[in-house]
Amino acid sequence: MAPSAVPVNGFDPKDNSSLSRPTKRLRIDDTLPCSEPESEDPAAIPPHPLGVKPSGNALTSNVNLKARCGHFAILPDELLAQFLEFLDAPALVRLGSTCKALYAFTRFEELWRALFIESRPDKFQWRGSWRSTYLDLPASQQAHVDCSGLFSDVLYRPFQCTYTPLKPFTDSIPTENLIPRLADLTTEEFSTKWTNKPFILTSPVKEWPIFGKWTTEYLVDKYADVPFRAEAVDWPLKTYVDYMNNNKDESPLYLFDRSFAEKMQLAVGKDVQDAAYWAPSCFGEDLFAVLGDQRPDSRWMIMGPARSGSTFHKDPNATSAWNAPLTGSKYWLMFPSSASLPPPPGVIVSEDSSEITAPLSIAEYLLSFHELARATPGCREGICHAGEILYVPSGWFHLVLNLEESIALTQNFVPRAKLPDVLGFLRDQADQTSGFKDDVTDPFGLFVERLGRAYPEVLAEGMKKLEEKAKPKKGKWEELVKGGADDKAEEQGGFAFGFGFADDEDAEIA
Ligand SMILES: O=C(O)CCC(=O)C(=O)O
Ligand SMILES: [Fe+2]
Repeated sequence: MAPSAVPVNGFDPKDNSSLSRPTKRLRIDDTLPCSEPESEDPAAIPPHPLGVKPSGNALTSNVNLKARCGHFAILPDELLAQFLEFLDAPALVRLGSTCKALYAFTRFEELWRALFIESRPDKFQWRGSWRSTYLDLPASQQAHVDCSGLFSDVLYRPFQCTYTPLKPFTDSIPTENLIPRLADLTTEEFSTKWTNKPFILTSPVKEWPIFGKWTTEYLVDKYADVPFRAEAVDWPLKTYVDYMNNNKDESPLYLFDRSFAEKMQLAVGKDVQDAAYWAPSCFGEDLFAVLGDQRPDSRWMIMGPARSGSTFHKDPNATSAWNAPLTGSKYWLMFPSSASLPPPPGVIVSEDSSEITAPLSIAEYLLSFHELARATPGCREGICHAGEILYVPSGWFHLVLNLEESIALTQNFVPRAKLPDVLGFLRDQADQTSGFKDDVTDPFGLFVERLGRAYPEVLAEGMKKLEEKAKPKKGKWEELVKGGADDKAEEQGGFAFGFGFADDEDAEIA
């Protein structure tokens, strides 16, 4: 990985132990290459609203506003920015009125985002930026100060990331990386051939009653005042949509609500009267259903503007998932994981796998690591459009970018073929389980007891497979000569040193 990525926890919105992203997210290292992808038109990035330019421009300029901010001038930009995190709003406003350089530094949106979120106001109006919203400044009262002559990567880089076109990263996907696209699968096909690799189904969601009906306008009309969770805040839907339509955040606040069905009084399930949607039948039974209302969180409504999305993570409790955009489309970048595989480029996993660290934003990741990621064996990429549904196998790393404003539903589940993974996770990584209610103190024990009662043979088979997985692996040589490499390829979705795999044959690669 590039040495300059700032490691912070990756954002897994489904993991309630990391419900909020780090709120103060100033870069402290500006050595990241500021190159733009070749296909990109540099003119697409507008001038910085305060006239700030990247640090390198100071070399050819005979003015430097930073030199004129008294004792603060000796602080490197990174340190100055970190110092400002300790100030409250009145102190930021006062300090910002002393000179142009400090004005620009104290305007930094991440500072105001953190202050606003901490302040948790009951009522407010979104005013286009975190600072204006915190200070309740109407557009007519927002100052426009020209700070040209200030050269700072710390201030410029997030702005660059906000305006760098991201679509070019999602074009021209190499054929070998393409996530297979199929109309639909039978339960048999899914369980025998497709549980270990991502795929997109183009038919089932088009049958849902809410497909074609749910649009942002429709939902705002119906649920304007209903609060939905967006990372660390609960905002009425109309406020979130105001934000979504008018913000300049590098990583826009992402609506990810696990109680949407209750809040919107939706009926869910194929044979349920007036159901809004259901899980496609190919996925078969969901073994976590045996946990009843003690199952961990399992469904979410997701909404966000173009450029919002999820940074690299794996889904909780080794569950598998499906994700279905109802409007907009999503770019997916995915990697299999196993004890013997490195994590995706630019992602660091702690020794016990409990922490995943990755660059701060999707834009930052794509700018710094996309080329390498795309060339890494095992990489899978695809675009899931409105009305389609993507399958995320248990344990796969994924990064997701909304290419347009999008509303989606996602559900996590345990298909039978993935039972050993889930049993193993609950048993061996008990400290990393998430989404269970507080009264569930032993998720493994509870799951084994309930599954044993409902489907004893399924549990016995799952435990047997789990034990088999733990047996010492064949040596490398044996693997190569006796075909072990192929077993592994199947395990990891067709990726391995090998000669191509027949079970992708019926995939329609678009
Ligand atoms: O739609 C997204 O941002 C992706 C959400 C996700 O990670 C998932 O469904 O597992
Ligand atoms: Fe996920």
